[in-house]
Amino acid sequence: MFMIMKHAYALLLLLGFVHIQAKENDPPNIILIIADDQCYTDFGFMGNESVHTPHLDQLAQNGIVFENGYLPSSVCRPSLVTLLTGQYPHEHGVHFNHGPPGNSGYSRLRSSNEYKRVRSQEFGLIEQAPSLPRLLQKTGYRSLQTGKFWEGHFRNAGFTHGMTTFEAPPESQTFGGVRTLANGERVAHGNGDVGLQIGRKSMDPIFDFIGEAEKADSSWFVWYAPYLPHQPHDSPQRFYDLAATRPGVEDHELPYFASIAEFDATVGALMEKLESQGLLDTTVIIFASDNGWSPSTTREKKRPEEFKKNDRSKRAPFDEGVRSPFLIHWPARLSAERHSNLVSSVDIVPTILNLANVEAPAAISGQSWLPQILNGEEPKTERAVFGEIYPGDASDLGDPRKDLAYRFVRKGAFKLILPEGKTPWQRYVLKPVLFNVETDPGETVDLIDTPEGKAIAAELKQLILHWWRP
Ligand SMILES: [Ca+2]
Repeated sequence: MFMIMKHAYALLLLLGFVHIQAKENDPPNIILIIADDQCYTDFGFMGNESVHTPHLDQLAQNGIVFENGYLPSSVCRPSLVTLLTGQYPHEHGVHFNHGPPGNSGYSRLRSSNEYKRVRSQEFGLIEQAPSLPRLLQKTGYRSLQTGKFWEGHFRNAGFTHGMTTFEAPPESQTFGGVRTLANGERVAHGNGDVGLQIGRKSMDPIFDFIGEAEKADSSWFVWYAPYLPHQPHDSPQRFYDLAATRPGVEDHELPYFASIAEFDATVGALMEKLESQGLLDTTVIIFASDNGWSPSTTREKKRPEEFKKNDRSKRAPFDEGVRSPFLIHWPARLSAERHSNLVSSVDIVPTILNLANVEAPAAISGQSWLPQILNGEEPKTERAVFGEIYPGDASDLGDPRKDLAYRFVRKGAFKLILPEGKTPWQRYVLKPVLFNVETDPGETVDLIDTPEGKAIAAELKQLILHWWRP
């Protein structure tokens, strides 16, 4: 089906009905905005009136909205590498947040030199992967990395410019990005380091990069993955005030909703800049969350003004962890539409490559959305989307099978979650479970033992095994 659509699209291009070029012979500029730890429900345009997201809502209003987007992971690093490669975690190999010897093992390493040597072994994975910045560079794109990025120096993924260099951030950076070793040495935490200042402190690195690229008449790509609305939920008071004006906000939601308001304001600043520079017609903006996050009513011990995550969100195989709406904003070429078909974040890299007129390597699993959004037709075949859940620490590099905890698939209304082993990690579910997530979005009623459920689960299990049999 996809090949047919791709050919139809190529024909349209040939016949001159579709013009991807933004200006003469130039592919468009692209900004990938990635929210860090934001649940799919927590956007005005997704129907939540308690959050303050006017700028994201405006992108949705004037752009393409995929309401039923899925992420292959419910935690940062594997999900972000999928957004860099168009591959599932078991394909790109970065299935963990922390390689061996694990998060606390890193901190026990004896010196910064040893830490760098051990951590650098992980970076070979992105160096070998089909990374988006490297592929875009083939057609002359400049690319900028800002914010969340776990793969060491920005050049490891092929970015031409960037903020993250795998060095300890300055001591004035109070919100993270640093790790202190047993000998007292400060090193890069590894999740973005000084790059985490983007959005929280300033947007200037992005604005400066765009200014220089425009001056050089180069197409450009920006990775904007601010450490927002991620904890610490320490937004300036004005964002608490803004968030508190919304109807129905509960106490335990306020710190997180303030961080969402802060994140949304940075999107507003970005849009204002593009508009004032006359760049909106030549720039495609794409939005996704890296994983979900929802607040519980339990306060954090160290920061009692904040609340712990709800255990059904981040790290879990449930929709609160693995869903995100996706947006594509390019009013000059794409008319506003909402789509309800299932799509995956593995599709974002091939979609960007399609926009840039770069051929996607065969190793990329996702499917470009351009045939659908340019032709304005819903896909005729019903698609399944997949995901894989692991503990944060890897026991081995390059072998995700050893650590696999859950796989899931959704097709149509139904979602099957398959745990691994007798006592699956975190015990989210202890046996295969089947939910109708359209009628039961909270995934509370297991249908697997009903007569209808048995047959659906058998079909979905076959889809999982066909997708990946470890
Ligand atoms: Ca995250």
